[in-house]
Amino acid sequence: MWAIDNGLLASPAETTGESKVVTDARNRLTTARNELNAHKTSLQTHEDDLKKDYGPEDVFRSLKDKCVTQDSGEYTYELCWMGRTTQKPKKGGSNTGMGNFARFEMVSVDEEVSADGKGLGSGDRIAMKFENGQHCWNGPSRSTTVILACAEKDEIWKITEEEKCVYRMDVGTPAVCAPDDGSNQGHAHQQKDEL
Ligand code: MAN
Repeated sequence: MWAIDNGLLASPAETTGESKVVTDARNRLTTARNELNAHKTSLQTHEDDLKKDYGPEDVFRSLKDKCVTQDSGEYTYELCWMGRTTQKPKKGGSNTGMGNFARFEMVSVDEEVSADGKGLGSGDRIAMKFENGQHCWNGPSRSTTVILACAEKDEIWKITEEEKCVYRMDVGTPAVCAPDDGSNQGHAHQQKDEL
């Protein structure tokens, strides 16, 4: 029958008693709702990301999801910017979480700078606090303070365990170099002075 074939009337065989145009319209609605929900989720992700603290002038946004590693003693240490710090045994075995990124802080340091420009130097430096790492037997959850100084490339210079399960990484990165002085990049004392 023409009216059934063209979807104007429900086919008597159809248990729903619904015509094809109605079913099609319902399917289109479902598809549109699903797409709307996907866009809402994506919008939320982007809104959350904008609210996230990427440090002074958002300088760490470009480093998000990047990691840098360094061997020290029995371990390889990994710093994933805005992510986590990890201790990986060189001889194998499971990795130990040394903390998840929590916030930025300013710390005052007084350290050497080697001839090749590696070292924190003296003054106020930006630090990233990583907290709530793997629990330490008879101690706190592991945590790491990552102290930053200007350098030509991302590099972990030094790793210390200041107290049991409380770690510190001295790290060089171009992200904290003062703007407009490319000629001086690589010198650890060139910090973002407006901080
Ligand atoms: C592991 C490492 C060390 C830490 C001890 C604490 O060996 O994570 O850095 O001091 O556990 O038990």
